[in-house]
Amino acid sequence: MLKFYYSAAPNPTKVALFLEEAGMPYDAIPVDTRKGDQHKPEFLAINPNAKVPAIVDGDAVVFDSSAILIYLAEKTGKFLPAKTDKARGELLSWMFFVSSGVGPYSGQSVHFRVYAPEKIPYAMNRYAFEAQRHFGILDARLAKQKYMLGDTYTIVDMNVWGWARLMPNILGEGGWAKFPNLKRMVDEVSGRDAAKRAIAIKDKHKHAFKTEFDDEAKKAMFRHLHEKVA
Ligand SMILES: N[C@@H](CCC(=O)N[C@@H](CS)C(=O)NCC(=O)O)C(=O)O
Repeated sequence: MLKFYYSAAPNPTKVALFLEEAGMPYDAIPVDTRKGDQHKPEFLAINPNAKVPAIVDGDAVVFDSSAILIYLAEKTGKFLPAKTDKARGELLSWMFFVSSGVGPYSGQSVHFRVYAPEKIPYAMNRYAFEAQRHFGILDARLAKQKYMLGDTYTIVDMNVWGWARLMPNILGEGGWAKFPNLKRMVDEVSGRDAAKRAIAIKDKHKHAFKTEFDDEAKKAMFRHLHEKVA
């Protein structure tokens, strides 16, 4: 059975959505990143980058959420656009746009606004600005069409949903104000039964992830606090 290494964070939740949408059987294996599970040798053998999500499917090991979504979609033939060069070009462009832009800028926006020990206005503005700019590009596209690739719900929408559903955490209360079209798509996906199941995996399996962001969590997730490199 496919093994899904996960936590309740945004990147694993996109993959959970695909698995639930596709009705694929899987074994959900919790990786409690606030306790440091991501640095254990057995997990590093699966993902040397020490982050979730990752999957093991027979002898295939895949990490990074966009890579996993593409792998699973190609394997099952589900949630992909038409088989044309034009559609594949769009699929890859928007998948990489999410993984290299939306995800990292959203993550850093949350980091500097919520978690950074010093509140640095330059960094807070830089990352909020870039996150907002990326969401604006998605919103403009969704003003013209129902889903990111047209009329069909695909892995690009799942990829976007994983981050955009957390808009208030990323850009603060009122963060949705500028993105009505993106909100329409995200609300629609959130209303799907598969999305509700994806968010509820930890409850279904009674996986109790650590909630406190204490010294142990900081040591596991913010290793730069203990190692000065610049
Ligand atoms: N590019 C990776 C990023 C994965 C990532 O940042 N995962 C976060 C959760 S959303 C994580 O594992 N954080 C734990 C840590 O940084 O120690 C992907 O898209 O999967």
